[in-house]
Amino acid sequence: MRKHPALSITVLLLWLKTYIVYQLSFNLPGGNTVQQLVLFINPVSFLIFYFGLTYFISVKRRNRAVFLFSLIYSIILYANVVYYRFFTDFITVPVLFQTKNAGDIGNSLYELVYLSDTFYFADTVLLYVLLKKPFFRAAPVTAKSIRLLFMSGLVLLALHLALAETQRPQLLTRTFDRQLLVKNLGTFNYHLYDIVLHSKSSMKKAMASSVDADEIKKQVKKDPVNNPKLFGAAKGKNLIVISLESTQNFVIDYKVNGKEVTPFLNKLARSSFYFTNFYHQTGQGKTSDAEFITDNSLYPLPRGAVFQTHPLNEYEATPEILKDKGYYSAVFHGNNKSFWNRDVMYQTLGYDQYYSEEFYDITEENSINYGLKDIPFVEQTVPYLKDLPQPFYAKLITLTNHHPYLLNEEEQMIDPFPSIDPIVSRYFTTVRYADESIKLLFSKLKKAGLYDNSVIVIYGDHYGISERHEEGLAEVLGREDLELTPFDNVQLQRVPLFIHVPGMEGKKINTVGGQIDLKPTLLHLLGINLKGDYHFGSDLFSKKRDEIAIFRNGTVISKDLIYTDEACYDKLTGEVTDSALCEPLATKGEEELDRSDEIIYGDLLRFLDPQHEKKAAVER
Ligand code: GP9
Ligand code: MN
Repeated sequence: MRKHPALSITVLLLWLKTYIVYQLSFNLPGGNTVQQLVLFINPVSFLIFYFGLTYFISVKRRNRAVFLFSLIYSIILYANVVYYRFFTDFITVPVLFQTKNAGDIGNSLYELVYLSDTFYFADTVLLYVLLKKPFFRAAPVTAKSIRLLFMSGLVLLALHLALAETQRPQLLTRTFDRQLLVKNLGTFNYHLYDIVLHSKSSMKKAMASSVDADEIKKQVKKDPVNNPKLFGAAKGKNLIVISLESTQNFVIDYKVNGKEVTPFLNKLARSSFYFTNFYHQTGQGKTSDAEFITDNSLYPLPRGAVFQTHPLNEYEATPEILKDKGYYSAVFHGNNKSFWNRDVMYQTLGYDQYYSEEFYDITEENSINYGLKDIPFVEQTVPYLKDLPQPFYAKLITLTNHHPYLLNEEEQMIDPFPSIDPIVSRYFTTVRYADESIKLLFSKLKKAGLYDNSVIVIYGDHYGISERHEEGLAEVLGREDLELTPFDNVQLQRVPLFIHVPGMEGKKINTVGGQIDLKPTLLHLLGINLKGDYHFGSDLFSKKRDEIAIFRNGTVISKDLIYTDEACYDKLTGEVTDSALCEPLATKGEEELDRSDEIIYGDLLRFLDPQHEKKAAVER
């Protein structure tokens, strides 16, 4: 290393920077001493291999290559920092292919990138200057020293993997917990590993057969636990589902400066079925994941958005099932049609029509952030709804309450929440606006004569305020120490769910459930039997159901316990309890996620499609 100062200084600088980023930008708690050591040394092995490659470049060009390599490394690291700020997650290969959405995220990006971020490249500038100095001039290398370098990289990698293994056995099989992967492998080894996973999952479809489909069928098959009293309670009715952008359950009945944030939804909570322990289960696909889960009762994928990665699979989605019963189905959303690849995926799921941006009159005044504001969206949607053939299934996706929560002052109906965090402050004003749009929707549905013959469902799609806004969230929850526990963070993933069934009284329901349960619940209400279907959820109205919600990162919630971050919490006290109590939950979570993934990666539902089977028989 002494003979090659340019390489040494580069590796040192980047090592230091990566470690600082771990501490400041990623919330990667070190844990015990061994875990802290793993975190500290995990960037080195990759850096050695990576910069070792520059030894194969001629002496004349080597320093230029070293600089370029370092720049690429820094850009990737910084991209992860920005991504993490919004998603509290790391970039995966499929996310890189989501370029279709890039045009729309301008506003969010503006909020996520700071001028002070130039410090992330301070070392790059320093390196640029240093590499020009004679002291750092590149010198010829022998084959022996190259061997030595790679050997030392290997030894280091083995060492930190061994250490990681003592802390987190089966690390590589629990691949859905990226936080753990980065902590134990390091950001860049994690990226390499993710590339391997991506290629493996791409191959899964080719390898899958009907034997796998039968096997999964056996495993997933369970006796439906329904509430027989409600079977067909809404038979033949229209189904209107509203995906409420970024709405978390804590806004319900919450007040800012004495004013309700969701006055309409608060009333609705009393006149419809309101589920208080309903969790979102989305992954990197955000809104589209919520749509995927609710229409299919399958889990989203551990990496990327299913809408983007598997849009041509065979599914048994709600619109398709309803079509068999004579329903027409449509989606309404004031954004461009290809966002989240919706135009393609909606056809696959069996929607008859997608009313996207082009069906709306969108102007500078009536749009903000990602697209059409919710109130004009409702005004322009109801006339279309009125003309749909009945019975119909219509999905409306709201948009205004989206990060970074922008709204003109004259449209703000309540004060911003008094918080040090501007995102948290503004969030309440856009939630209030969305609430007003839902109020308008209900009154317009009544006028259009649709209210009495439609089941109306409203669900929050995913969190709006990520864990990163810990202080702001703690202020909202009234925590004086301004700190949140992993337990709090799980409970914050509750989103509101309302189901309004014409002619039925409202009721608060506390069963633990998630978006995965919507499909069986709604189809049951409409009087449709799901026996032969692959689905992971169960009827939320059933009293005998297994009360459970499984998150994409392996967190599991039951009636009494929460398993998260490898710890077990007692829901009554919020305190850590005996981890053995959570073991069955953890196992169940892993099994369900794995099965769901197998179905999607292997495109296994194609083997169940009667059309497909007929076709296959003819071919035979
Ligand atoms: C975009 C909207 C927002 O059309 O659904 O998507 P999100 O960023 O919340 O996934
Ligand atoms: Mn969303």
